[in-house]
Amino acid sequence: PDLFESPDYYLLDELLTEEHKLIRDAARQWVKRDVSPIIEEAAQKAEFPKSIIPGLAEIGAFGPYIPVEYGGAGLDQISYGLIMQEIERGDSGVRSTASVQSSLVMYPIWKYGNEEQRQKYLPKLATGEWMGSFGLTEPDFGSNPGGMVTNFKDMGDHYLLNGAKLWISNSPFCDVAVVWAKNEEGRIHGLIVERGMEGFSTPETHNKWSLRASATGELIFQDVKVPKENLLPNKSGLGAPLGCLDSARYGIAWGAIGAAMDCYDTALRYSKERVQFGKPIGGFQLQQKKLAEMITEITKAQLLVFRLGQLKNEGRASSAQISMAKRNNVDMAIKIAREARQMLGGMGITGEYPIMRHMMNLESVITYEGTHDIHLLITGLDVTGFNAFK
Ligand code: TGC
Ligand code: FAD
Repeated sequence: PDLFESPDYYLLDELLTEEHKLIRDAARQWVKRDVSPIIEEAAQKAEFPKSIIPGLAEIGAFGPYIPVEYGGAGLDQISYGLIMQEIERGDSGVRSTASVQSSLVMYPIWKYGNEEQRQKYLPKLATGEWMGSFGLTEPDFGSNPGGMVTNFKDMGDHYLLNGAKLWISNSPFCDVAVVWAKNEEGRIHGLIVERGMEGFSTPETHNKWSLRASATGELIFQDVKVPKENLLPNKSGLGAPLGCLDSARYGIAWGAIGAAMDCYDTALRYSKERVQFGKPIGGFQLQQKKLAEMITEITKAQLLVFRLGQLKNEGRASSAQISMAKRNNVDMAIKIAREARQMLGGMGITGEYPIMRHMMNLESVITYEGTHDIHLLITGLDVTGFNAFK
């Protein structure tokens, strides 16, 4: 009874291993105990609750699939997905922090970094002693990151970095930032920038109505001297940051299901308790239509990510397949949040229930990591062969 309800209409638990279930349940219990009681207040105050960082590390949310030798949890992709699902059941902003740390900071250092960089950064990122951010988006280049103007020059014994990144999760408190910038030939490379480097600042972006429990900000570089050993040597070009996005988008496809489940659970329970016209509102056809469609969509989304997880475990998931799941599942979740909010009537707009917070959070989730439109165009390109981006 201490756990959240977890709709499992098609008995998907039977496809999970004992390890998957243990990891999922540990994450679920932690969210219930340490996130749910404090998250509404954090969101109302627009503060990232730093007190949960050690707990995130303990449940394996920082680098779930990064090998144990670097401090990661060494788990498979389905475990990674289940952890993201449970965290986002609590709040999309908390899941964002985990996504960024794992897939956008640890992943590029692991995949594109050298052994010294892996040893220096990964263990501290895995425990949360250091927190990271990922700078790709710029004021004038969001959906089109290939146009970025942030750049670095080779000064002989160091690089000189100039430019600015906008909408960066975790930026206000990050210790390290993986930053994407162009060299003098216009080739994109990843650089590890550390807090304290002269000319590097991270102002916070205020007045968000969405992801209020996640800190978002800028990364500003004014003649920042970056040591040469901080360049990620093993991959360059736009495909390098996009490869990180594949991993984060996969986690989001799972995470969105958590937010949807929480909205569905809340609305279902409310529909059995709230009496109008002499009977529980769950007895009216219009409300049943909403609930029946919600559980149908959640079930379809679960099947989608389970199969995608199998493909990812085998190294066979394509970027376009990941885009389809991110787009479908976030859209599914935001629609469920909107319907669930209505089912609670006036109560649905209060912080007494988590639905409106999820709904507002999902407005960011449907925009970041590739907008809803961009993922549709990725599918369109994949099936037709025609590029409709440009
Ligand atoms: P395009 O010419 O298609 O591709 C350039 C190079 O990249 C390769 N590539 C990929 N590689 C790995 N994974 C992918 N998903 C890839 N997609 C493309 C491609 O093969 C090519 O390689 P090469 O060797 O030929 O050079 O590039 P384009 O300029 O036409 O852009 C394509 C487009 C629009 C799909 C892409 O730029 C895009 O996905 N735009 C959306 C931007 C985005 O998602 N930004 C996210 C920023 S990070 C964030 O939001 C974090 S939120 C916090 C949280 O996660 O919680
Ligand atoms: P734009 O690219 O300007 O898009 C505006 C509209 O135009 C959208 O509806 C879009 O779908 C549409 N559009 C664009 N191009 C096309 C096209 N070719 N065809 C049809 N329609 C098109 N970025 C990071 O690098 N790191 C982070 O940690 C990070 N965290 C974020 C956290 C939050 C809370 C938010 C809101 C954003 C974050 N982002 C981050 C940025 C995010 O990835 C971008 O907002 C996103 O990629 C969209 O870019 P944009 O906001 O510039 O919108």
